[in-house]
Order: sequence, then structure tokens, then C-alpha cells
Amino acid sequence: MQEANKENEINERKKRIFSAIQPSGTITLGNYLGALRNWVNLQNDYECIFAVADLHAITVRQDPKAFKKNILEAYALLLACGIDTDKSMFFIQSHVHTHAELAWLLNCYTQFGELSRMTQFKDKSQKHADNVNAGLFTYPSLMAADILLYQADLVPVGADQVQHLELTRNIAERFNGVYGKTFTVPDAYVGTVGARVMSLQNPMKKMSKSDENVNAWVAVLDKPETIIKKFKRAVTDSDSKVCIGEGKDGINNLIGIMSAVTGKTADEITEEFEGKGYGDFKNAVGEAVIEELRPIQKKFSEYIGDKAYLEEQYRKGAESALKLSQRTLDKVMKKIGYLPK
Ligand code: ATP
Ligand code: LTN
Repeated sequence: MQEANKENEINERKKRIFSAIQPSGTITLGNYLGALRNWVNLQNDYECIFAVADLHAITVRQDPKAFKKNILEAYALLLACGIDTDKSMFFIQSHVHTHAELAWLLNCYTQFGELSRMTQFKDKSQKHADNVNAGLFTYPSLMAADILLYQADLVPVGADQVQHLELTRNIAERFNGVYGKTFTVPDAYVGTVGARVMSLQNPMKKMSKSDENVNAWVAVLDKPETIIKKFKRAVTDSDSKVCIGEGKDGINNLIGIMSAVTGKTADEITEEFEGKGYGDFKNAVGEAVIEELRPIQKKFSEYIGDKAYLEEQYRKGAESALKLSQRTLDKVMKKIGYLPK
């Protein structure tokens, strides 16, 4: 009994983590090495809450059929990567109505000027100049709602999301300042930094799943022969030595990937490929990536073939998420002055 109490106490002291990924296309090796693999490792030490951020994804036009497929596949793939629904809460954002509701409320505590400064908004509105919708602009308020609903202490995000997290903190502090302590002000999770994977076609740019050039990214679900082909086509330089160096962005990126999947250091990799050319190295990176992804692909095909299981998991996740997030939403509405139902 005492043991159980002790364990509870430890559990209660666990910090809470929230993170999410958009099902805006096929999940890439960049997403996996930079984010998902780390999420899996966090599950033992933190109370984790993860979501497939499908509400965020429609800030860019989605084809309905493909979108539906991507949402379910993203859910199944995250399970295949090792998200464990016995340890963590894992749900689909649109299944939990509190997200859209709090996002609206927070919109009214977010300044136009703040949103205008978001670099992702500036980038995406240039990239999708024909569809600069209000959702693209207010995207960070929805992200703030995701995080603040669960009173998360920590948010693991890549460099590209740091500015959004900063804004979340500002919104939380502003609201707390007006109404008294309502939200936990979240910190960025700075633990083991995930690898930053660059595009295979333009190693100055990050590998991004919405890149139209399919050779720029490797999807976690790409077939082995596709993976090899994409690595063979990876842009490199006119040098021939496999080592980290200035102006060798393509090779630096491939070494980074090799290191992330094998655990070897850059020096060890350089030594191993001494006297060998880029062709051999590209092949070896491809093979190593295939090996890393093989068990995930196998699990994915099991999960995606069992729709009933997936449904059971995401329903369970949504139910727990709703329960937890409703408490925050109720508190917020009461503080603002809404009449109780
Ligand atoms: P999009 O192209 O739609 O912007 P994306 O591939 O950039 O998508 P996100 O959904 O924005 O991916 O990001 C999901 C998570 O993956 C985030 O935590 C992000 O930091 C991380 N991530 C995305 N791309 C990379 C990358 N190339 N290297 C490392 N981490 C990445
Ligand atoms: N905007 C993020 C995905 C995302 C997220 C979140 C990340 C949506 N809500 C809350 C952390 C916390 C992205 O595009 N990577």
C-alpha cells in the first residue's frame, strides 16, 4: 500500500508534456528523427499528451479524400513509432471540441501585431499566395489552445515552432494577468535535441512534408527501393570526401541522418568511409534508414489493417482529452464572465 502511495506521489510530480503533429501530408524522416522518436522516449518520464493536429492542417487546402486518409494514417503511424496509449493520452484534435472553442476565446486575447510577426505566417502566405486565409493567420491561437487546455508544463517543438510557443506563453501570461492564475505558462522542452534533417534536394532548407518535390523528402512509409532512389539522387557537392565541412551541406545532412539512425558519430562515419566515394555513402545511408524504418513500417501495416483497433484507441484518447480539457475551458469561461449553462 505504502509502495502504491509512493508511486502515486511520483506520478503526481511528473511534468506534463503536450505536442502535436499535422497530418498535412505523409510523415517524413525529418518529422520522425526531429520529433516523433523523441516523443516516444519521453513517455516514461513525463505525463504525455499527443495529438494529430488536423484542425491546423486546413489552413492549407486539403483534398477531402486524401485528408481523411492522412489523418488516420498519421494516427496509425504514430502508434507504430511507439506512442503507447496505455502510457500517454493520444487523440485527434478535431474529436475534442474544446480546442476550437478555446482557440476562439484566445483569439480575443491575441494581438494582430503579434500574429503579424510570425515568420511561419509570412512564409506560408507567400507560398500559398492564393489562399492567405484567416486561419493561417490565427493558427498560433489554436496552437496556444492545444497547449493551454491541458495545463502543459513543457512542449517539445522544433526550431520552427519556438516563436509560436513564445506567443503561447505571452497569451497565457496576459490572460493570467487580467483574470488571475488560470493557465500554466509552458516552457519549451529542451532535452535531447532531435536531429534537424534537411531537404535532400536543397540542403539549405529543412526537409518538409509539404515540399512539392517528392525527391526532397523521405517518407517514413516509403518503400525500400524508393528510399534508396531518393538518397542516390540527393544533392551533394563536387568534393568527394565523406566528412563534415563548409559548403558541403548535402553531405553534412547525410552524415547527420546516418549518425541519427546508427548512433555513430560524424568522425566514426568519416573513418568508415575513408577512401570511398559519395555513391557508396549515399547507398549506405539509404540502407541504414531502411533498417531503422523497417519495424515501424511493419507495425504500421498491422495497425492500418485493423480499423476497429484504431477507432478504439482514438476514441479512448478523445474521451480522456475532453474530460481534462473541459475543466480548463470551464474555468476560462467562468473567469471571462460567461453565464453558466
Ligand atoms: P509542413 O511541411 O506541413 O510545414 P513539416 O514537415 O514541416 O510540415 P510539421 O508538422 O510542421 O512538419 O512538424 C512536425 C514536427 O516535426 C515538429 O515538431 C517539427 O519541429 C518537426 N520537424 C519537421 N520537419 C523537420 C525536419 N526537417 N527536421 C527535424 N524536425 C522536423
Ligand atoms: N504547429 C505544429 C503542430 C502543433 C503543435 C501544437 C505542436 C499543433 N498544435 C501544440 C506543439 C504543441 C507544427 O506544425 N509542427
